[in-house]
Amino acid sequence: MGKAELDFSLVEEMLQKTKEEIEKMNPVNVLLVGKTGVGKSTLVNNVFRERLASTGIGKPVTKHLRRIEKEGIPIVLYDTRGLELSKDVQAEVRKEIFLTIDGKQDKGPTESIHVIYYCINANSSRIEEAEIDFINELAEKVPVVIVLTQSIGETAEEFKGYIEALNLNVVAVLTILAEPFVISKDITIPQKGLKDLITLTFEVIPEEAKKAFTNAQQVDIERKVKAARRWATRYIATTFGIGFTPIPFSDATVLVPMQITMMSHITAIFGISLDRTSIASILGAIGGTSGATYLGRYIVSNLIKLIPGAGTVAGGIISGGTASVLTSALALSYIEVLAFIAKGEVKGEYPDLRNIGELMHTRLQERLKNGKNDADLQELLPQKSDNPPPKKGWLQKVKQRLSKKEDDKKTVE
Ligand SMILES: Nc1nc2c(ncn2[C@@H]2O[C@H](COP(=O)(O)OP(=O)(O)OP(=O)(O)O)[C@@H](O)[C@H]2O)c(=O)[nH]1
Ligand SMILES: [Mg+2]
Repeated sequence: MGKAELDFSLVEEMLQKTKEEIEKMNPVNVLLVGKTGVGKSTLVNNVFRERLASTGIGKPVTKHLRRIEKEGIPIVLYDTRGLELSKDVQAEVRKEIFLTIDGKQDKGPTESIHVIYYCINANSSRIEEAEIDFINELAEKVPVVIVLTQSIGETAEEFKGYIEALNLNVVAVLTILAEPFVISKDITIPQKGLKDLITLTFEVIPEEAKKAFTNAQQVDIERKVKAARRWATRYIATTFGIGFTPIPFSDATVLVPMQITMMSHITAIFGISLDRTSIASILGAIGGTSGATYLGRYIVSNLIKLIPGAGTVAGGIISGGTASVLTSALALSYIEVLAFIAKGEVKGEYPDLRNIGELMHTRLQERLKNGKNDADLQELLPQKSDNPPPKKGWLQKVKQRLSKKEDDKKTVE
């Protein structure tokens, strides 16, 4: 038993596959424009995961433009500096911005800037003619959202009205308070406007960048949940739908690699950074962190039994229906756990590992017991019959892979 607990091969596999999935994504490219101190970094830190502006790595692109990235988050930020300096420098900055935008546009939709957040402090009272022209010129090339930062109270709304009356060519003018504003020990003004920014951005960016944006943002967890569920539905339908070769209980371990692949995809689509211990807690809550064989046996001997009728009716055979109930329950419970962790992370809290495991365990058991009466699960199960059957010999292939893994392990021991 002691040895079994130390086997982290599935954890490593999940980390590796998740990483590969994220690397395959086209990142979303966001340009931040605004004078120093308006709140560009504060905005980014609250809109995107892991306080991206503070923890990302910045590299100069031009004299006044920096590119900020962080491994594991599919976004490229372009941050401007120098717009508050002399007129000459401002002209230089603007030129650099246009050159950068044009240069990237030439390289196609995945390289181009997808959206510009043009930040103006909401407590300013007016914008200059030159700035108005600049915004309009930008808006001809890329969708621009004017973000009125540090928006508190009526003055911000009045300023918004003033800018809207200028009829700029922009997507919208939004009043935003990216981080709660503490007035006194008892009085804090809450965040505002971030969800609107997410909704709008999602609408204006190209299809190619939407997946990455859903991953990178941390404001709309529900959007992450929905995207992950949509993907899982398709995966389960194509894997266990019509054409799925029923497998004997003794072969149930072949389900494990598919489920690990599925969970890795879900993690990438959802967008969350899980460490080894969290993944281990989650896998442990399913039935052990001890390699595919052990997990597969656990799933068959304990989890399948929970599905009403699964073991008895089919007489030792796992049908596509049983496999999809099992896998759907796994997907849904896993997504719930990710949402739980993500919601805590936004507030700067990381849930206790025991709570993560406990949630995974109870939700999985509940969903399996409810089986087809679980409304969410019902939604995920394959309904259509137009799925292409799996390629011939898939069962054989997965089995080979599994036995190779076991061999590798033996040689290590
Ligand atoms: N409470 C609160 N303070 C904010 C907000 N936005 C900006 N601030 C304040 O303004 C300061 C400057 O904000 P930054 O986000 O660093 O501004 P910036 O545009 O990135 O500035 P540069 O990097 O110098 O160009 C912060 O340290 C905060 O004190 C906000 O939404 N809420
Ligand atoms: Mg900054």
